[in-house]
Amino acid sequence: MKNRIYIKDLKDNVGKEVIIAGWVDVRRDQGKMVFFDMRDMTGKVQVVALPSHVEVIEKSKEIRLEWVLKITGLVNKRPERNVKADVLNGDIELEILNIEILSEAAPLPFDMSLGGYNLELTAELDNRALVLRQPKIQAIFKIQETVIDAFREFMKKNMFFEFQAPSISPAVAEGGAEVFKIDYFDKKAFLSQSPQLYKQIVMSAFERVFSVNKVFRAEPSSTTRHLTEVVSLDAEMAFIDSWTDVRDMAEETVRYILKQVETKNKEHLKLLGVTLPTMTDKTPTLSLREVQQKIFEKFGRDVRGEKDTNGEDERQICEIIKEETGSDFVFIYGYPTLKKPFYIYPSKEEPEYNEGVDLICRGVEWLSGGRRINDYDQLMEHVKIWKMDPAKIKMFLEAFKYGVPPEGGFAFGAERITMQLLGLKNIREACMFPRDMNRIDERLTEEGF
Ligand code: AMO
Repeated sequence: MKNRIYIKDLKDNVGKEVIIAGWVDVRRDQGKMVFFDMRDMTGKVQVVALPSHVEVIEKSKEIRLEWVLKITGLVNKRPERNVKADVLNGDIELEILNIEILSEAAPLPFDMSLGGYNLELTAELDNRALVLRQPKIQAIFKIQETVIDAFREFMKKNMFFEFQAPSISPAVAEGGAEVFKIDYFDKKAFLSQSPQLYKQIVMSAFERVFSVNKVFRAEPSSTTRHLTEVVSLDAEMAFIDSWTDVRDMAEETVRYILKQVETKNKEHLKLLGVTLPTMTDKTPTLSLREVQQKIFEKFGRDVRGEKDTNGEDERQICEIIKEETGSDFVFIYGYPTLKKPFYIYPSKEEPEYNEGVDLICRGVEWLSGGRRINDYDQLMEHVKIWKMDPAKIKMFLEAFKYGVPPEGGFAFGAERITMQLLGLKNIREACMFPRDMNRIDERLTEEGF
């Protein structure tokens, strides 16, 4: 729009006539005057219709919340007694000289002044278009934007090459049950659960690679931490000496993301009342067996010998590590080889345990990764043991025939990280248009989550 200025820049235009455009956020009638708070993508400002401008005041009478206006006005300093310190434009207001109505809004389905975020989550998701206008909701997604940007930045700073992985896949990489089958002409195919096999293929040519991709998981339950469509941040790197190189890269990636969110999203964090988790100089690393032993010693709960951690284990180990070291993060490695995907490297010393690693924070898994098998024969052996069809992953297996260095990588979900950074109770709050068993925008069932 020609000559429009953004609301955040009004303070530099005191005494001038300007044009702003935006939505009516709040309306207040005071005697013969009408006040509006106007909102654009940069902030809010109070505007006032004075009785001396007859045409303006007449028009103002009909205007309601969320109407879209173009306002020509004079930027005035507020009288001292009306100044609101610490608020954007708390010391100025715009005296309306002309109003143009660009779009009217139907009566609102709920009280926007309370904030869409006070709705039940189901209602929030049902009213997404309006709820997304709330600054607190916008703050969540601005932070998520930083998380994804920071991942990209850190990868590029470390010479990782970004590639685009396909979403239609002939094979299942992670686990058979959690996959969506699709009709692919006269054949069956799958929606990709992970770019895992592709990132390994691309790594075998480019050494260091990453992708920001949608992945799909047919999660058959309605938990507060699972979605069926996820933004997966994936990395893979060649020429590692040990799985600990992968762990260290994952740790530094998360540290960089935390730092970027802390500096770029100060206002958003304040608005949401969030304290970011603490990452110490060196994040503690424990084997699965050490974790189980610690839980037994501290809480008397005997999970020793279990093949994986469950939610309770993850909460308890985080509590223990926080108390012992001050760290909100803990790496867990050494899972039973047969319980994890076929591509993960078994330990040389104890082949029944693998060199896979998970990062847990505040009681929830954030990230998984580890060292991979890079030897063709060993990979073929695993394909047999895992009862996989080698024909389905031929392209992947072929890559390992022609010289692949020791390598590893990791992945995490952007929504899971956002949820955990901000202490949100439900991952659906960290996804603009969440997909789950009960919802693909339209509600599929009346069940909650
Ligand atoms: P994994 O299956 O553990 O590992 O997934 C990696 C990370 O992705 C996120 N995530 C999810 N987030 C929300 N809803 C889901 N249903 C969901 N599933 C996964 C989590 C999780 O830590 N190929 C390996 C990674 C690797 O080894 O590089 C993999 O996919 O943040």
